[in-house]
Amino acid sequence: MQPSPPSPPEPSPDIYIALMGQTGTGKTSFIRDATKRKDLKVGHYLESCTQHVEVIETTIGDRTVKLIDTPGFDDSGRSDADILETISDYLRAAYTQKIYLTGVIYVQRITDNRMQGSSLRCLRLLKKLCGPEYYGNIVLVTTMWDNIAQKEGEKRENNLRNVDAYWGELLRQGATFQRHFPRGNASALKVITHLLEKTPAVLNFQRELFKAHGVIADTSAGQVLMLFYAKKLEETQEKISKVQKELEESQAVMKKAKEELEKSRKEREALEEQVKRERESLQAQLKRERESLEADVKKEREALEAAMTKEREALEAMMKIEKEDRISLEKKMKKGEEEAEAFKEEIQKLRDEIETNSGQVKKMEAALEEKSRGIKNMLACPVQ
Ligand SMILES: Nc1nc2c(ncn2[C@@H]2O[C@H](COP(=O)(O)OP(=O)(O)OP(=O)(O)O)[C@@H](O)[C@H]2O)c(=O)[nH]1
Ligand SMILES: [Mg+2]
Repeated sequence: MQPSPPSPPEPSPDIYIALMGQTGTGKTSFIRDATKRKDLKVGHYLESCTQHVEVIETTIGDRTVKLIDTPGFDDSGRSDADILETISDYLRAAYTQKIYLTGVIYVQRITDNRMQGSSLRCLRLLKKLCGPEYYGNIVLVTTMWDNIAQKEGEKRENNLRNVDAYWGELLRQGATFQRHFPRGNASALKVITHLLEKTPAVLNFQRELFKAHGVIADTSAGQVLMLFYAKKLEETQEKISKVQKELEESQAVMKKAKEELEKSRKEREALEEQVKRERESLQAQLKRERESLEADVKKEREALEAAMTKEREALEAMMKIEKEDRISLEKKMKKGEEEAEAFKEEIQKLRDEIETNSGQVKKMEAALEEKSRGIKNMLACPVQ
C-alpha cells in the first residue's frame, strides 16, 4: 500500500547528512576525518569501496549527527542506475520514516583536470536529486588538495565556480563550497557545523519518487540517467550497426574467400589426382623399363660369360700350343747347341790340320826356295 505523504517536516532530533559524489572522491575518508573512526573502510587506488548506504553516527557538540555514506557513481563494476537504486531505497525508507536530510555534502576531487561526461552527469544527478529549493543545504567539498599545486587547484576551483553546468547554478541558488584541506577533523567539522544551521528538508527526488510510486525512471534524476542510457543506447546501436555493416562486409569477404578456397581445394584435388595418375603410370613405365633393362643385362652378361669362356678356352689352347712349341724349340736349340759344339770341334780339328799343313807348306816352300836358289846359282855361274 502506498504510504501517505508525510506531513510538513517535523525535524527529527538527530541530524542526517548525506555524502554523495563519484566513486573514489573521498566520501568515506571525509566521514573518517569527521568521526575519527579509523575502522571505516576506504578504497585503494581505483577500486570502488562503499557498496551500500551506511549510516555512521557521531556527536558534534550536543547534537547527534548521522552521516550517510553512499556508494559513489561512475563505479566501473556497477551502473549509475544501480547506484541510484541503492540510494533511492534508503531515501524512500527515510522519507516514509519522516527522516529529512539536513544537508548533502557533494564530494569532488580537485585533481580531476576536466569535467568529463561522468563528472557532469553526477552533478546533474545531484541537482535533480536535491531540487533547487534544497541547494542551500548543499556543500560542495573538494578533496585531494595535497595532490595538486595550490595555484592549479585554485584555477580549477574558479572554473568550477564560474561555469553554470558545474557549480555555477548551485552556488547562485544557495549552495556553498569548501576545501577539505588541510585534510583532517577540523576541516570536516567545519563543513558539518555549517550544515547544522540548516533546516532539514525533503529532497526533490524523495518527493518525485513518492509521486511516481517508487518508479525511479519517472523521477527527474531517473530521467537524467534515462537520457544518458538512451544516448548510450543510441551510440551503442550506432556502433552495432557499424559493426553489423563491417560484419556483413567481412562475411561477404569471407564468403568470397571461402569460394576461392573451395575452388583452389578442387583444383588441388584435381592436381593431386593427376599427379597420382602420372606417378602410377611413371612407376609402371619405370617397372617395365627396369625389367627390360634387367633382361638385357642378363642376356648381355650371359653372352659375355659365353664369350669369355670361349676366349679363355682359345687362350688355353693357344698357351698349350705355345708350350709345345717352346718345348720343341728348346729341344731344337739343345740339338743346335750340340751340333755347334761338334762343329766347333770339327773346325778346331780343321784348324789344327791347316796349321800342320801350313807348316809343311812352309817347309816345302823353304825347300823349294832352296832349290830355286841353287838353280839360280847354277844358272848364274859361267860354264867352264
Ligand atoms: N591524497 C589524498 N587522498 C585522499 C583524499 N581523500 C581520500 N583520499 C584517498 O582516496 C581513496 C578513496 O577514498 P574513499 O574515501 O574510499 O573514497 P569514496 O568516495 O568513499 O569511494 P567509494 O566508496 O568507492 O564511493 C582512498 O585511498 C583515500 O585514502 C585526499 O584528500 N587526499
Ligand atoms: Mg566510500
